[in-house]
Amino acid sequence: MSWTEQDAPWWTKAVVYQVYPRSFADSDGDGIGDLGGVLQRLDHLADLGVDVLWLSPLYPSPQDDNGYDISDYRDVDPTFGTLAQLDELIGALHARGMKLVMDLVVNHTSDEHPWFVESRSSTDNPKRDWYWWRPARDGMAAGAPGAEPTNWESFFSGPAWELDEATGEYCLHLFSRKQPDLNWENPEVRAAVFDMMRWWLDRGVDGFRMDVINLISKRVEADGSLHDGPSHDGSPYGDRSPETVCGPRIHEFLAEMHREVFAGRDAQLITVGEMPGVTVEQARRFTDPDRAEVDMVFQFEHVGLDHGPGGKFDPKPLSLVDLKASFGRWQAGLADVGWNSLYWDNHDQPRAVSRFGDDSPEHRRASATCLATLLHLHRGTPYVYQGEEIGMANHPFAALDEVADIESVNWAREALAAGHDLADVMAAIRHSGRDNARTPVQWDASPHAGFTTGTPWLAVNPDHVDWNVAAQRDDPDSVLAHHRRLIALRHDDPVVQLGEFGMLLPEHERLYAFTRRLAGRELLVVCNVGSTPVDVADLLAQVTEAELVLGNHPDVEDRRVLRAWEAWVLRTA
Ligand code: TEU
Repeated sequence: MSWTEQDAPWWTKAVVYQVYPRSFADSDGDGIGDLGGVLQRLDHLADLGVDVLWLSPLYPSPQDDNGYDISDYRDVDPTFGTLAQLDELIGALHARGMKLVMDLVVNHTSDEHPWFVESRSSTDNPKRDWYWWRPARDGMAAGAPGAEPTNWESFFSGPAWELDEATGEYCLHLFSRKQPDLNWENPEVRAAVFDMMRWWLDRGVDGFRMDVINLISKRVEADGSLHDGPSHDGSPYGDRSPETVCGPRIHEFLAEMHREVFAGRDAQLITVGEMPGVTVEQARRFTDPDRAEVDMVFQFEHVGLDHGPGGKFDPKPLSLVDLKASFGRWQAGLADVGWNSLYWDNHDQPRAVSRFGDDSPEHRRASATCLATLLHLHRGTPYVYQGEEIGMANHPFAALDEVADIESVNWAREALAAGHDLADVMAAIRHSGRDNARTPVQWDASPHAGFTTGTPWLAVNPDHVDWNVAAQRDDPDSVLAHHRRLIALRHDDPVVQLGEFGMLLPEHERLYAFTRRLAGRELLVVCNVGSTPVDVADLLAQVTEAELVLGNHPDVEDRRVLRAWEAWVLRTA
């Protein structure tokens, strides 16, 4: 969006920090992170300088998908603490000038949510239609192989439909069978969700990160029928995406949500819609301020570039040229309308330093800071995921019983049943599994990394003896100190906030270079995305005198060569 410094929303200057409560800090020794732990560690966030804390779900939940299966939207799970502590957190953040964003998971509830318990109880229950109940496929008996109402596969392997024996109907779950999809076609569902959202805003929260919000509108016929997706070679399943991603009423639902929940409040709020499969063109509509739907979206294109034909557990190397083409299109597509969010890591992604950088001891610090520089200097709101600010890396998972994530566990079960080698399955999980992001935050070098005094729910990465917050806090060359500088630069420099983005050298296989321009001022960002030096004499011939605003090495040896993973931000005008 072409805002000026005067009329740009506050979040164009902001950096968001994501906390995954289960793995952040444990205050009571049960091995699971909690709100007490978050409250104790607020100094870390203040020291980093972030503006917003996004909390992954800590509502009451059977924890089938670590809290993304919610059984009560208006409370805190005792594992994580109390509502009073959440109020305390809101107060403590506001006192420090920070904001709190809650995770809004309303594509589905837990199957233990009272709404679903009622809905399941009989075909004529008033809440039956709050979820997607359908009879077996025409002419087939419920429970027979292939009798599911559609051929959609769940995100977590297996069919997206679960048969309820008692009523003889199937219920839709795009995620786990314990996460039935809410039926947003039903106005009572929408009213109940909006009421809950208002309740949180009235409590003082400053916005929502909306889980898979572009899946809430399914393509459904007037008679209630849903469609099979085109099937893949050799798979019993069809592609559910055309039927479920950005469905026909998605803009209507989000505009209604905006009207019912956000409009007319004078608080400075922020909304970000998580949208797997969203295109640039769709994102322009979702984030167009004139349409009043959401402020920004999480898109998935760049984190899919290293997925092979078999999906996320069949990885291939990232091509830098592809990455530039993708980011470049998003930057251009949302330049005059809408706004980008910027992220490498979150609780669903393997660690960026291992995935896109080089986590060997020699290059880990430089590659982590190079990737951070590249990301934070784009136009958009950067998101830092807990541990990313100290360069946390993937975990050396050796055996399947060390893995907790439902996605990895279900996928491994299917892959092994299909005859894959355990060694290959473990290699794929080590590379791509979500638990890589979920190992406890490494606060210090003590046995459980200062995360807990008990036994951590997921193993602490053995590299915590060298890679931890305490070791980096006072080290000006640390990954942590570099993040502090990047965040401060965004706060201070309107060119970083609003400057027009221009990609350079799109075909270069090692250099990621771009300009940012605003009102006659210009920054040039040059990053060497690789572990050997690259000559930049030609690129920088015109700007030999430019001021180095930020680099990721303590010194600059030679303005004609970028060392391994070296990144420079230069002021060229
Ligand atoms: O994730 C949605 C999503 O599309 C993916 O990231 C997915 O979880 C998986 O990694 C695909 O390979 C959101 C949450 O971030 C995730 O933690 C939840 O499991 C999911 O929704 C269901 O609520």
